[in-house]
Amino acid sequence: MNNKKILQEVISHFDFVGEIINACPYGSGHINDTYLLEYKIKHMGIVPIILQRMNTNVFKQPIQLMENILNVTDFLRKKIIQNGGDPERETLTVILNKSGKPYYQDSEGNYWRAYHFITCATGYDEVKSDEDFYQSALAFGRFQSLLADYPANTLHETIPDFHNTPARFHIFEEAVKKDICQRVQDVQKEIEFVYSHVEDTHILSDMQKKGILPLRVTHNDTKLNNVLIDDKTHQGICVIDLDTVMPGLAINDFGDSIRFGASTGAEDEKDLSKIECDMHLFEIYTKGFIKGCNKQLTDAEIKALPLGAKVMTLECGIRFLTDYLQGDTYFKTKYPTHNLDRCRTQFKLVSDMEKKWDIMNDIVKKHI
Ligand code: ADP
Ligand code: GN1
Ligand code: MG
Repeated sequence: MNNKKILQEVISHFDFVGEIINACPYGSGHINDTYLLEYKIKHMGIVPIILQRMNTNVFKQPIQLMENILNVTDFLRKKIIQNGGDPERETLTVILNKSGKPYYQDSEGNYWRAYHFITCATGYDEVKSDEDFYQSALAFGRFQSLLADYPANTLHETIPDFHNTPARFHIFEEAVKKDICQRVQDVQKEIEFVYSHVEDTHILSDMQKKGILPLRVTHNDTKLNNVLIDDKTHQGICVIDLDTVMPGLAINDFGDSIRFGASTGAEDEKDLSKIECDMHLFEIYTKGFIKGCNKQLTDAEIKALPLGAKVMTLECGIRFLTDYLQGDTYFKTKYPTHNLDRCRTQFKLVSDMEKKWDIMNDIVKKHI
């Protein structure tokens, strides 16, 4: 069935009101297929809706995943109301299908979900102002502090070993060995880079095992475009993309934001001379994240923030390289070497962080 027909089928199974006047692809996420729907409703004007085909290649248990999202957003909604906030804008609202389920499975077996669209807010693909970046840090930190007393044992693990860097390294080694696309010969430099950083891959899991870093309920995908910034107030109002909310390390949430937002270039920039980790942005994000976490971070966690940045960047580069070697089956790509370009920016950032290691540590030490 073609995409338009499937979309019509899906739309007819959700409890939307009004007349549909537009449906188009939306956003720049690497995982799900996102659509913006626009409904005309008498007396209300145009009402936008987010509709997503969940990526079941990545999320093998979409029903469990939606259970997590309903529970987490219900929990957040209560806290937001207690704190005098606006739950309609400060967390995602799931729209149920006509049989009362938080998803619809179409006739081809794909799983879909719908959310209220949060209007007058933007998920940025790059840092446009220091203040916006600071606000994104506050929002991701606050997200973690709001979930500090969430019953972690009730969360399904939506992607097993998601930020288990040693496991990611193992999958990479297998991909090199199998070389199913015969790409290994073209990426010797990148492969060597990974092998020269093997020690870094298990540094955080060792610290976690020793009890130096505690497991918390974390977001695990804290890219700048996963927080919506209010167009008028410029506050980071809503953390979105809740598919990977699972127990994890606070410093990984910090690190993932740094590798994306504190980079001086796009994640897929081809000209590596444009890629650096900006220390001014690193400092801004550090301040905002620590403040947002509301005194919950231990001194050991704060001290380890630079490590979180370096390891998350290394891990992400390894994931892009692995996907390139495996034939680009995980991340969405627009051209054949897209994952390789992404991998190269991550490795350039890791090298740059190594050069700036003392500066990064001095910045975080101010907050202990
Ligand atoms: P992916 O997992 O593919 O990254 P996301 O859930 O992050 O998918 O959604 C992709 C993009 O769609 C986001 O970056 C954001 O711009 C937009 N988006 C998602 N949900 C909403 C929402 N409820 N309101 C407004 N925009 C949204
Ligand atoms: C994916 O879904 P999105 O585009 O926000 C990925 C992250 C990566 C990121 C790299 C579930 O994030 O882990 O860091 O791409 N999400 C998943 O840009 O794998
Ligand atoms: Mg996203």
